[in-house]
Amino acid sequence: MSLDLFAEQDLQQPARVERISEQGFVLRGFALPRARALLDALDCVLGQSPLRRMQTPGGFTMSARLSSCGDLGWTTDREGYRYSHVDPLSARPWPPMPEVFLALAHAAAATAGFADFIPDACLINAYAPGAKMSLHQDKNERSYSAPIVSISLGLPAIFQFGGFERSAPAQRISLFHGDIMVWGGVDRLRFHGVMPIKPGQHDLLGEQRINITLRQAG
Ligand code: MD6
Ligand code: FE
Repeated sequence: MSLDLFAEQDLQQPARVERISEQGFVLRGFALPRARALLDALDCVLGQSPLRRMQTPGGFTMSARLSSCGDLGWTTDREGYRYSHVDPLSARPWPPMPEVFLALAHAAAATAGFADFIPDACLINAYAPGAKMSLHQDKNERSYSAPIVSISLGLPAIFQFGGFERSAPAQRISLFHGDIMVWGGVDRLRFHGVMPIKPGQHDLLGEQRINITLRQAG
């Protein structure tokens, strides 16, 4: 897989970088120059591995619908959370990671101080108004040495960025279409979540928020 570094040149914009913790950042509008390409690639991925509702081991149905692409995809069912090479819905490998996802994630991570980020897993979350994500830690990845890069598209969200215990107070961060969050290092295992999405209409995505998170999982 070759990263198109030339295509990253116009991503070396002076991004509006907000530091939210020692190694946590919001890059405002960083994905906007690639929004069209991202959405086209997303359509292609979701045509092969559609969004679906998933069950948690505790027996709840998640309110966001999920899919994945890349070598490894994340799933949850009554048996537990895991990464797998195969989409259980199609019994085929997950769709390949689009080049534009890789290039954008690589550039965003570098901007936040994480060099050489090459994700092998990409989780896609789709939220209709009212859908949310409860506070959780991302810890199914084999190593926590790489950051997580998270792209927000469509309707805005209030993101909860917490501490290292569920009960710790959480910052509330508004995330808008085109914003990218990057966090890793000492902040990699912070609890985080998404408050219920407020009703609204987005010009490109209609009544939904899409979140794309890129990870080094294997
Ligand atoms: C979301 N994001 O924004 C859910 N996890 O819809 C996450 O759970 C997440 O944005 C790890 C790192 C960044 C994230
Ligand atoms: Fe997460």
